[in-house]
Amino acid sequence: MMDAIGSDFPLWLRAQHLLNFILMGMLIRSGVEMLSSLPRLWWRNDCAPGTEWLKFTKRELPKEEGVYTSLMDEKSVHPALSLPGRENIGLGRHWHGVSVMLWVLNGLIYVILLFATGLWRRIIPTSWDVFPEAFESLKMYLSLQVPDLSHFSPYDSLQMLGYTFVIFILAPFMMITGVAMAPAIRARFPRFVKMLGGHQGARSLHFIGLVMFTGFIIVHVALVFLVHREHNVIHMVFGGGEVATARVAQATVIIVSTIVAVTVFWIALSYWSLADRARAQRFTAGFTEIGRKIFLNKLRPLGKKNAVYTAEDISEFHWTNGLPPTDEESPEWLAARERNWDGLTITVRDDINGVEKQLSVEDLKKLPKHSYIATHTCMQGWSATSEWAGVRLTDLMAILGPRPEGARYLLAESYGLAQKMYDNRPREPFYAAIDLETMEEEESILAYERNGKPLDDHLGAPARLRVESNHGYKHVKWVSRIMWIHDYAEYGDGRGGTREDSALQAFNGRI
Ligand SMILES: Nc1nc2c(c(=O)[nH]1)N[C@H]1C(S)=C(S)[C@@H](COP(=O)(O)O)O[C@H]1N2
Ligand SMILES: [Mo]
Repeated sequence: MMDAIGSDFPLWLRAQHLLNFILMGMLIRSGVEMLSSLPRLWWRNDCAPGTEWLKFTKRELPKEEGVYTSLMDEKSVHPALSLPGRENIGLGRHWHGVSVMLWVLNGLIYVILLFATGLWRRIIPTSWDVFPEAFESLKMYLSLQVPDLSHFSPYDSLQMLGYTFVIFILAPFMMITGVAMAPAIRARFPRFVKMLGGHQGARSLHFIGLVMFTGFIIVHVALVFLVHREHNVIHMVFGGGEVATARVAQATVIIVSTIVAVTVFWIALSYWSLADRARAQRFTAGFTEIGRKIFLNKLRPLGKKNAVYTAEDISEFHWTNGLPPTDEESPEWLAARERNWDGLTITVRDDINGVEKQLSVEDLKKLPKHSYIATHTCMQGWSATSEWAGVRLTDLMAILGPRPEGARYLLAESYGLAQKMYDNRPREPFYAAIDLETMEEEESILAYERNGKPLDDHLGAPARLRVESNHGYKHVKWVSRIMWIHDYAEYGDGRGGTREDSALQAFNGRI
């Protein structure tokens, strides 16, 4: 039966194999970058200090809330090991997005061709005999023997099981646990995310998948060279044909130089990114925005219909990113805190026509109140679930009347300053802009309560933005001003927010 399909490797298969190798390397390397930005893993969705099941850092976490930010937990990885390295999670996330889009595309074409050509029968077992046969080969390998070439047509039972698992189980598992970490997916499919153990469950499972993939690659590459090497290298490079010494030598040289070239390419991507981070952000985020447009932007959050997260899910601990304004950042905010926010103003403005109104915290509380339970995810990797209450952004902006002509975004600014600016300029107020669809979502609010109590200082008192379909970097704390704008290019460094400017995050915070 196998002879009818043959044991040659057609050109498309060899090309896709190479492409897959390049992309897997990019995925793993950018994955390491993301992990290094918060080198801890949890099964608990509140990421309470000391409850990690695995950590790659010696730092001890303070048990107290609001003294240690996730930015302080970042570890710098050498650009040879991660993409791009040196605490660049923004670019790491974009590269992960670029490579995953190409990897999924490559995978889909591969699976389609596999079925179209009938070659699937070489990989997917069609008889239960595969299990005892695979067990026999395994016993042989363990006793350091090698099954005869006649067992491979072109794969033996152990390979069939291994490849079927990697292609049809592990790869989809990585896609599922990967997208489950996106706030936009959680807002639209909360049940699905909860089933995976929430954001932290998905993150930990995704990591375990990474370990399995890496283990597979190591064993797979080792076996290519240890078991019938001459036969393998000829098939990998030429697709098949005679196993002659000269051809084996040629194939080996081609493989080794390809591996060297790909490794150089991987590392070159890191240095290319680090050489001009803004350029790398434009290129990569421009590319991934195509994917966001197709898969994420149209997903509207469930809003009120989302009763999936309940009081039972509320976190004991809430991580923080960004510490409250200091005296040097905002004496105004500090003084008002002493007076229980008396005299503090929140400005609601139309920056296109220069019209504004000032609200006190008391005025804010008189507007319609909206509350819900949702999970916060920082793109660095931690999460926390809380009940938030405040004023929907649509209700808040309505106090200025109808949306002014030309308004395309809403921009919120903080009493606190950015930790650092892109080019080390003097620090400016932390800010973030969101588009109209996002601001109109039910769970886009200016929050003044968490779990039924006024906000804690470190969580943004007296009022902070909540945009549940987006990552934490859009949720401006200690809001001073919120305004209609025409184009975010005219504010800050022009990338739509402080984390976009300084950490090269994408304007679109939905994944
Ligand atoms: N003013 C201000 N707002 C901010 C930040 C900041 O540094 N300053 N950090 C953002 C990021 S990256 C995250 S993840 C959340 C963290 O919110 P939390 O500290 O309330 O948990 O706040 C966001 N809002
Ligand atoms: Mo964040």
